Amino acid sequence: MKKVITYGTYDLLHEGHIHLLERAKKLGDYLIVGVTSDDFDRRRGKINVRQPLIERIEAVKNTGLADEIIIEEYEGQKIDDIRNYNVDIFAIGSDWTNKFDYLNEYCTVVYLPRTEGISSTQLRSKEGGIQLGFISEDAFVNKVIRETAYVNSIQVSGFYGDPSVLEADLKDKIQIFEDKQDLIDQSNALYIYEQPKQQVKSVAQALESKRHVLAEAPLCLSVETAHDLFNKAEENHVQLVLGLRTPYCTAYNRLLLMVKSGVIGKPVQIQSVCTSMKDYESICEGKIEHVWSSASGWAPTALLPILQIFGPEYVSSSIVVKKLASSSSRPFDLFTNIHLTYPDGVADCTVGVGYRGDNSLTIIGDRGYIFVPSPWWKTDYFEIRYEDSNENKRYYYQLDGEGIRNELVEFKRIVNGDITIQRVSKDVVFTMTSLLEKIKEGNYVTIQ
Ligand code: C2G
Repeated sequence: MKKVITYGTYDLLHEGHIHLLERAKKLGDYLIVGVTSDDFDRRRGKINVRQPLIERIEAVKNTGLADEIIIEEYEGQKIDDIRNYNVDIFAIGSDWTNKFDYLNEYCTVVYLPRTEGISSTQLRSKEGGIQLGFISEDAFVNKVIRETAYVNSIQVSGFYGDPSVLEADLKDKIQIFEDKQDLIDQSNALYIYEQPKQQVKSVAQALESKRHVLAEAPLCLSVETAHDLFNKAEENHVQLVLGLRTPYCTAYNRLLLMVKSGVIGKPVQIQSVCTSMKDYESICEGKIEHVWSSASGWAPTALLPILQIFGPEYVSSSIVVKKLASSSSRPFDLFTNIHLTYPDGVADCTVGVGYRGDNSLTIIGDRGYIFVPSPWWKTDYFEIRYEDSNENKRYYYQLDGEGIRNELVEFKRIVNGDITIQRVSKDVVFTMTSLLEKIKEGNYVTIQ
């Protein structure tokens, strides 16, 4: 019996896939089809896959062409499979020509002409399209705009704000709007990243125009305003999503799941450090109108693991701030430490734009601890360490684009109603905001 094997994601199964399977089947007597797992697809950069594995397997099964269906989960599995299943022929579409020549050592490799004019990417782009407008005065917006290229069915509808922050090539190809409402009208969703006061106005204006909003953290600096904005989203039947990268990093989410499943026992302390001195020169010169202070720039990220692991119900908080001495127009914290005491644990969130720390995240438990090295918030690697170092475990999950494309994929899914529970809960957002509000209102101890 001549065995043939082929592999694929088979997302939104179409005639190109079926035509491939039919020809692969004709090459032998028995066809094995390897369908890629969700995790493997994400790790190899395919983050737009629409259907979960179970649906993709079902679709391949329903073609009646596969004699056996297996799951492809890791790089190099093809060699294992060819050996374990005594495969004679490996067949795949011509878009992979030469990429699998190394398998000739184990079986005959056949590249079959790809069916032109159809692809899962095309099918994905046809549905759930997002016209995403950008409202910003921060250069970070360039990264987010570039990352839209990796997300199916997100088009950039235009930009409003400070055009000087746009990089030249983007400025040439993106429509720059003079009027914010015009941009909002031309979009069905907005990415907004401005200084908090201005951001609140823009977010409210977009929500009232019944547009979905991805608002960069901090959403705002008052809990009451945060409640108002989420209520406005609800009243207008649109989604308001907090913009952060970390929650969308696979490694960060696996870390949270492991902590919750007890791999380090009961967590008792979380130390989260986020510092950066990239703007320190401007800060020293007093040019801070477009610079984020420690708390507003970093606290939402630094607080995230604390609030997602310990929750929002802390017993007490103490905040220590070192402020910029110059007579700047607004209070500007160079360094802030937020210490939270919980019924069964403590947490330290340390942020600074005038100081440099190790930018790690440590979660201490009664069986072991988790260590995430710098920059922990672009999570792609973490270690679980125990008293007996032989038990230590290391985890790595590829992170492309700093997590921005993952964030955009998730935002698209929330907007399209594919996801109803946001990774960052409202409670976390409200608690984050309440701590920033304490700082805004001066509820802290100042150090010199
Ligand atoms: N295909 C095709 N014609 C198309 C689209 C896809 O012949 N218009 C073929 C591909 O070449 C592949 C199979 O159909 O052989 C499945 O395609 P995808 O689901 O896109 O899977 P892919 O990402 O190509 O996975 O490690 C190899 C991968 O698992 C192949």
